[in-house]
Amino acid sequence: MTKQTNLQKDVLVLNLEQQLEEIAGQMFGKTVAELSDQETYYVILVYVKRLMEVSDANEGEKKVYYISAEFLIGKLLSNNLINLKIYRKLDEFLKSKGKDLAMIEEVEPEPSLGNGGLGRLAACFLDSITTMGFLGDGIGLNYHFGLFKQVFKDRLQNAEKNDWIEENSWLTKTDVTFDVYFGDQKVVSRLYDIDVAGYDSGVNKLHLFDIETVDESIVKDGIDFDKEDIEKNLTLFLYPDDSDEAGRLLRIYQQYFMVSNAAQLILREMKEKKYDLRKMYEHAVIQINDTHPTMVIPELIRILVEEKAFTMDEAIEVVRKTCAYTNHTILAEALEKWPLAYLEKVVPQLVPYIKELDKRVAKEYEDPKVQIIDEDDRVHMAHIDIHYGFSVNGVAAIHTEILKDSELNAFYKIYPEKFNNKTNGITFRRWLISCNRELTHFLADTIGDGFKKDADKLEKLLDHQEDQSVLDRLEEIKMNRKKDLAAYVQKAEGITLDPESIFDIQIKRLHEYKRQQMNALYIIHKYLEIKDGKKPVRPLTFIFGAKAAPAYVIAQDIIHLILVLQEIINNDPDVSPYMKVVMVENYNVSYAEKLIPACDISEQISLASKEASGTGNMKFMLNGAVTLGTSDGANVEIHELVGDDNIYIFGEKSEAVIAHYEKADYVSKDYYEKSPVIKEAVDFIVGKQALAVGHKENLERLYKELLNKDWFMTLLDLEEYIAVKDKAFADYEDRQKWKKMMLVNIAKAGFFSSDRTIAEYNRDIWKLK
Ligand code: H2P
Repeated sequence: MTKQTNLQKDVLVLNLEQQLEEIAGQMFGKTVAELSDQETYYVILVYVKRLMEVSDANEGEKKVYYISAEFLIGKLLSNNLINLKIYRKLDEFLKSKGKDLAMIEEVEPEPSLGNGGLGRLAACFLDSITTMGFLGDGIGLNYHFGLFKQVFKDRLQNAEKNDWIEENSWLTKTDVTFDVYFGDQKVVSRLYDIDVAGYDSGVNKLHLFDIETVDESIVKDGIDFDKEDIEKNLTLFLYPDDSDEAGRLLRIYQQYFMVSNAAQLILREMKEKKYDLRKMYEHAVIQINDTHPTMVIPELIRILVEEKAFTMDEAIEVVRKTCAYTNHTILAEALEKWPLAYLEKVVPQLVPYIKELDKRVAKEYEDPKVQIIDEDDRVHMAHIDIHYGFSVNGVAAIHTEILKDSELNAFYKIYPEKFNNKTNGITFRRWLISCNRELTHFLADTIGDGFKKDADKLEKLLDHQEDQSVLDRLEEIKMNRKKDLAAYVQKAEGITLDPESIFDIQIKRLHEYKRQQMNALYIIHKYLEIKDGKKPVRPLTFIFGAKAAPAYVIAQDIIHLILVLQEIINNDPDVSPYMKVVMVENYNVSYAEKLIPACDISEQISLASKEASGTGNMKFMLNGAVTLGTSDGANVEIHELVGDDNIYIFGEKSEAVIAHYEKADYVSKDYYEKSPVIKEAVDFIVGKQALAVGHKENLERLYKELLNKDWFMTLLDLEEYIAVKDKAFADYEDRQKWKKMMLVNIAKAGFFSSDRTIAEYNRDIWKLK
């Protein structure tokens, strides 16, 4: 079978031109040359889907099921063309028909099936699992409107629905449906698949479940809808607002829907292949991505006991050997704890099993910290994963150490053998080959194209540190990306950027621990300096991109502050020649693909201990940006790799930060009162100028938060941040030095390929052949 399908694929590739003409004729009654960009996109989509349909599926005796609430896959066209190795051929054909592939890529709508790093990691992992020839599928939900679309109105974030599913899309409707029960209420699911093509390898699938009765028309006015009508709303949005009870219940409905489908699909595949269920763990490994899919554990146990004649002991044992858990954060708010009463309401059939799991833990261990159901009758989802899975991994070295030493120390003492680290990675197919073609070609010309399959080969670039023409080309390519970005931002945001200025970029989910507010305070400081006559040697451009969860009030206020600064600074004739601020609207994967290659300074300034890993930091480095960051997450490993001379590190270390929390001795007001620089910047937030442009309510709330609480210790590191950032800007003027820094960062980025991460998951956890 394999040989024949390969042949089919080869024929399709060979006949690319004829195929496209045929599809164009059938779909639109036109030749390719006559098609609009939109039509051309659909024609290519149909062709590429056919190609993936006949590609070899990855094979194996054991399969990994990566269950995740998020898969932030981004646009798929360019990546699929690269992985199928037909990009160039198609590009040339389209050129001959007067078309520009880059313009056609723009037409594709971006699915927003994720929020930030967590979801993008899942997408990078699918790419690497497939590329490395492993058998592994993703399982998630087919959210019709995904994460909200961000629109700025009156310098505030507004949320709208992101309508991404078109009649022709990468989704393929399958005939797989399952019955899912919420107590007595039955709903019917439908499986949609997206083919995942590996780079020069076979295909796997992303399985996205949907509900047959979903009704998009119930969404009114932004993102509002009836949260109680489960049959209609279940798969409308990712992370529906959970500030009320109905919203929290809806999240549990979604989670159970996801894992019930996952469990049924896995058991069905086990049956199809006639595998012995009692040895399920020899054929299946389930990676639980964060706590959202945790209910797959009690659900599988329930099915094995109720439908497959397992005893409770047997079922627990088999499931334990099959499930592994990845922790992505130490923030308490993100470690889900569902009230037992909610679970009783949504999935009463699961509750006896959860209670049984809890009872067994309670019998063995007294420590209240490791119980599944706590004194307030809340179910700690992560605790289920840790007790009833065989592996617990953190996502960067320092993060895993913090889990072991503090956050999950009580568990580590019980199960030291379960804990392991898997430092995150990113797929170079998207974050270099696809988003920075010119750099890719240049690297291939300089060091050979071995790095495309073996990222460590990038180190060969170190041999060229003294090669002036290489250094100059790196600078030139960076300048080209900055020009591209400037042109795009001009169109999208109506703001003019100067490519000669330094591009300083912070793009990530908005959260106080990531400290966008600290960057904003720096900007205020710089603004006041310039007003005072202290002009920077070279103009500075500060770029942000971030969405804030709709119910997260202070995060909205931080966005407001940044937009207020953008307004004040860009319109101040004394200052705007020297600095610009832009917060791009609706930051998403496609925007990241434009921003990252254009970046000079990568802002990774989270409060030490709080950013589990970060993956944007890796993408920036790979594209020749220099990191300005704290000793947090994967910044620590970047620092180790590039050395002190090729990174800017500042701020309190994680031990000191953790000690502040333990002693509760951080008082932000003390920092404010001690430092005139800090005071001046913070006061600006509620000063006349800001209030003339912004809203009193938002600005005052943020001001008070910073002074009276500042839970993520913005003011703790602000002075050092200002000093180190100024140093980085000054160093930028030593162009020779800077170019070498760029080179070293690119050369050392190989470690952060998700191929390496996946190889480690496989070696230590999955053990696929
Ligand atoms: C989270 C962590 C990041 C981590 C990522 C993937 C939840 O992503 O905070 O530190 O790199 O998972 O493991 P994010 O904040 O971007 O939503």
